[in-house]
Amino acid sequence: MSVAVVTGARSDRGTVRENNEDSGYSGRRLALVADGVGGNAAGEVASGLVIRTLQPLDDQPVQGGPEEVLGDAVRRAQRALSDHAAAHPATAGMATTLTALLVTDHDLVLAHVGDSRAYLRPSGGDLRQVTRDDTYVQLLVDAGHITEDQAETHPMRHVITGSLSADDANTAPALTHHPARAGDRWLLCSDGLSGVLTTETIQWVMDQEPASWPCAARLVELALRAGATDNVTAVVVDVVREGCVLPFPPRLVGAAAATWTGPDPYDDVV
Ligand SMILES: [Mn+2]
Repeated sequence: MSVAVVTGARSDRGTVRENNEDSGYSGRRLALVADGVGGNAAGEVASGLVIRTLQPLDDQPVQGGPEEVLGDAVRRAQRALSDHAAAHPATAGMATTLTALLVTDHDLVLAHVGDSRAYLRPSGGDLRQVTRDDTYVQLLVDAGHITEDQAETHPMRHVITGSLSADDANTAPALTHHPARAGDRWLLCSDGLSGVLTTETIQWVMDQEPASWPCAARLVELALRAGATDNVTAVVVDVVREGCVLPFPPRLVGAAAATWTGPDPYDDVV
């Protein structure tokens, strides 16, 4: 049985920061979250450029293996960062996380680097984190030096050990392959969301909200209410049987959407 997806995205600059360096995209079969690296120049340029470089994948047929297609696209995005930084020295050293999900007829592939996350809430099952954080504290957890609970409050929890960077053409994102089952719901999010909401809260919202876009909006709203100081982005992907109506048009959010001046197609939703 072939599957399709219904996606929805929401992004907010959070309660403290003046700009949003996160970017996201919810498409017909592509979902993306990128978090421009703080402390580097032009995080919003990096995340926006990577999302806009990957976004055309949504409109192209997948020829060959989906891992290869997504892997090639990520390499193009990295080159776009290097080329932009070479032409605009103020953005030298810019970098971003990336979590990307591409759906084909029967399965899906994830590309991941950094500390944004993909979670899977299987139909009728428990939420689990599918991606592995590229962070210093994850290395400490893996080595048995600290527990996962300690990692959540560790003073160095924001230090990442991998990103797409204008300076490093050798970054290889982790590519993983997963079955796409109707009824599964995926969440891609930036650390501004996973850092303030418990997995229990995320699961509760993902169980309660019937549609992808309201689900993404609700998760971001709860993160803001929890006092999110970082930028917050959520992209929700519902796997459905092919032929179901797709009610939400593709959408860019965050820094990647900052130049968009037209009407917001979601204004009337919810
Ligand atoms: Mn962040």
